[in-house]
Amino acid sequence: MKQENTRHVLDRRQFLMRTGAAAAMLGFFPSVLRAQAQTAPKASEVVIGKDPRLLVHNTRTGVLETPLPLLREHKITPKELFFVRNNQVLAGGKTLEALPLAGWIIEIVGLVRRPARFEATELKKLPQQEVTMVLQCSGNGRSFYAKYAKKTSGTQWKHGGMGQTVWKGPKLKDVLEYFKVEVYEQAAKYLTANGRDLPSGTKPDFEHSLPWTDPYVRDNAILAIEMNGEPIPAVHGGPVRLVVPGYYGTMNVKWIGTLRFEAHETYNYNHTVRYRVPLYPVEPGKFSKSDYNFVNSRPSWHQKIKSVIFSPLDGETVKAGTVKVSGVAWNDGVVPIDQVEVSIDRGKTWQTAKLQAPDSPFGWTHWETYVALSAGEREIWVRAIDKLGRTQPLNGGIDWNPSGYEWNGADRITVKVS
Ligand SMILES: Nc1nc2c(c(=O)[nH]1)N[C@H]1C(S)=C(S)[C@@H](COP(=O)(O)O)O[C@H]1N2
Ligand SMILES: [Mo]
Repeated sequence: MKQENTRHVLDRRQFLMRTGAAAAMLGFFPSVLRAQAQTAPKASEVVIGKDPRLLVHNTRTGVLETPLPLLREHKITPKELFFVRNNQVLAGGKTLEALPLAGWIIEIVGLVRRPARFEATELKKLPQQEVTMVLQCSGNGRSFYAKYAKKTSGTQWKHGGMGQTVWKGPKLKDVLEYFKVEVYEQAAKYLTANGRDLPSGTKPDFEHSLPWTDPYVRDNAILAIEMNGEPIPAVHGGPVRLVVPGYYGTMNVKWIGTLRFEAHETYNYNHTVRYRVPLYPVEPGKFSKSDYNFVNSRPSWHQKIKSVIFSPLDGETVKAGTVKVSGVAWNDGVVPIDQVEVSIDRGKTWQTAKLQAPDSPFGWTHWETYVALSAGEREIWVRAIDKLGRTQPLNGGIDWNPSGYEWNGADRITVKVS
């Protein structure tokens, strides 16, 4: 009840700030709230334990971005710096504290011979699988659509809606075997995951379906109980999170409550309207997310190949001469990153960067190279190519889509060379 009150007060405060009436209305608030309203809350106030230097995109549910200068400092993104994307919130979940496995109930239902219902503590009894992987929001890089095509709605992420993390827990297929669930394989084509977080107001509950026919789901999905060697922080989906290496962040459903095996994908708004992209190019602004159907679009599942320049930073001033350029590249983990190429003449010629093998097929491939830069304003472009020949468009704007998902354009930065 206490929680409810706080939430409503905060919602109201946000609403007032947005309508610009905040100053006029402040007199009606108790002094403690007045003090809060005067300064935008820091990330550490939005989610307890987070680094105050994270960018705050949304205070109500908690949406935080890791600025590149902080992201590039660590091979494994520490929990204090790891981005947060909550569509809705688990009660008491906006903290880095862990929640107990005891008393947390998980159900596996649907097209199965024996539905299972168990306490999360059972997961500790099974063999544990560990995986290092890039967890990235499908909206990561969305702000670049504005630069190269047309602005889209949604959180205007730069590159920091991602991080590299280590997850650990039993494989879902081992859990199914342990509880003798027996999925009806002929009929069950999708696995739908639902968390215990609840929507506010009239919004539909958040859930997603994954293709059960994909070996990257069947064989690799884990019911994670640890992140970076510790129980999963509440805000990152603890005590139990569905982790599917190679898939976009949104499919890694937090706070797992129910797993359903089904013949079709869920019709949930978050899956059929949100978190989808068109199957063919659409003209910016001429197609809306309500135009999606199962034939002209697909869910945001496997991550697209991508590379990001960590150094130098966009807009940075560097000394003329030999400049080290470095960053990361990754894909869905189906095949390794084969090459990373850098151009300083806007794509006319490319030089090959040196690669460092990733910790896992789903992790970051670090790359670096040296370029010769003369004084002036200079552009540096990067693109990755994998063993299947998949690469990044030089102008990521061609993949414009109404919600601005799956940005994977060549990363293009401008530096001042002095
Ligand atoms: N239950 C639940 N799972 C969720 C979400 C959510 O709102 N609720 N957000 C999804 C989205 S869109 C992303 S990008 C990732 C973000 O994970 P993080 O907050 O741990 O960084 O969680 C996904 N899983
Ligand atoms: Mo996301």
